[in-house]
Amino acid sequence: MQRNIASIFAQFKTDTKLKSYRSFGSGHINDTLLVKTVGASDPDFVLQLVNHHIFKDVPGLMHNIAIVTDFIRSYLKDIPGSDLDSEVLTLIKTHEGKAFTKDEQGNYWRCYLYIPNTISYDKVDSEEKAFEGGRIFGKFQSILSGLDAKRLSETIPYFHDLEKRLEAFRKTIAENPVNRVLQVSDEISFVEERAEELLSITRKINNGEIPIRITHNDTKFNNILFDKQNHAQCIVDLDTVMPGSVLHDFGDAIRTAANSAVEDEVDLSKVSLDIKLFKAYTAGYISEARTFLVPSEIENLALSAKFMVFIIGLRFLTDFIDGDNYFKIQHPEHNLQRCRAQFQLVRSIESQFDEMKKVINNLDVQYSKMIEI
Ligand code: ADP
Ligand code: GN1
Ligand code: MG
Repeated sequence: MQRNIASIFAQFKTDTKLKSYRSFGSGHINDTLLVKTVGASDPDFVLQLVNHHIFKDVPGLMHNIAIVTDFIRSYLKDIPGSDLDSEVLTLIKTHEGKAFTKDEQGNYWRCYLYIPNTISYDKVDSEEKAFEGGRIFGKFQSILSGLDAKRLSETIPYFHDLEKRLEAFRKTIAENPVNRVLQVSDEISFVEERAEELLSITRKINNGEIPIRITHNDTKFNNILFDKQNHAQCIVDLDTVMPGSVLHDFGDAIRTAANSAVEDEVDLSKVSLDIKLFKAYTAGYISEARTFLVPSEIENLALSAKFMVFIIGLRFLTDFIDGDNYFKIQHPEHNLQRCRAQFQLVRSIESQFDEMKKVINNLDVQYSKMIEI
């Protein structure tokens, strides 16, 4: 394995050699390795095996990432004080000038420059970090609003489309491939009780009431790199950057930024929406996004949090019923455990929904005041 990874790494034009590597991060889809290099002053690298069972068009996906990172880099170039190598991912090309390489087993690999002195968080423990997270995702969308969405392909079609996710869910229940349906009857009822209300978001996006922009689509908090002063520095995990709705990014970020527990918490009494973290994330987000958000987006921000926690819980549940073919798991009930923690967070959002709406309205009021000035 060591030699294999070394030879894959050697396909990329890095001017150095692999000294050692270790697995890195806690993603559920790709395999991520941190590669340490031989020279004391040589940079380190992130080598990733892209899951081509899930990302069916890896060349298209890599083309998207190249367009997006080039665009952000050229934007930052004109901003005084920007540090290009640490504020945007740097793709390392192969010796043939390609953005990825394919190994003998048909696996796709890519390589990024490792951004040193950074850290990412699975769980958020302060309002300052939550604010920073909101600010950087708002800035990311704001920068990309200058890029023509037609230049990007859809890496996973219908990714956050609840109609399609419900279809897949009901089909999997009907097939019941590993006989798990009976075990999850409470969770199935939970889904059906809320499906209709939440479908309103997908319908408004599909009928054009809510605009399509370039969005990240996987705004888990650990996809933000923080520097040592806990300043949000760079957004990573760009596989799903494609045309979408800001509601998906906002809701998905709240799922982890304002969750008092981890995504797969077993003790459901620990899982709740922390309203202070919600407020901080939202304030950070609005501080950047107020320049482009339209009323139909602002009006649905609170509901988007419930929507995204629900849809990810639904995907964990579907995968559990299907026999765990999509998300990586650490034990047989892991997807069910994740689903239950997500559904508990949905319940907590429901119990604080009015408060969440108030937080958004108050920020929005400040926005209107600024416009009047
Ligand atoms: P996954 O698909 O496995 O979630 P990510 O691209 O999010 O993969 O990478 C996993 C983790 O590795 C991230 O959460 C982040 O902490 C870290 N990471 C990724 N890319 C870099 C980079 N270029 N420099 C520093 N850390 C990185
Ligand atoms: C997956 O790769 P990772 O772990 O960042 C998934 C997201 C889910 C997330 C749940 C391509 O993201 O959609 O929200 O797990 N990515 C894909 O933790 O399906
Ligand atoms: Mg990630």
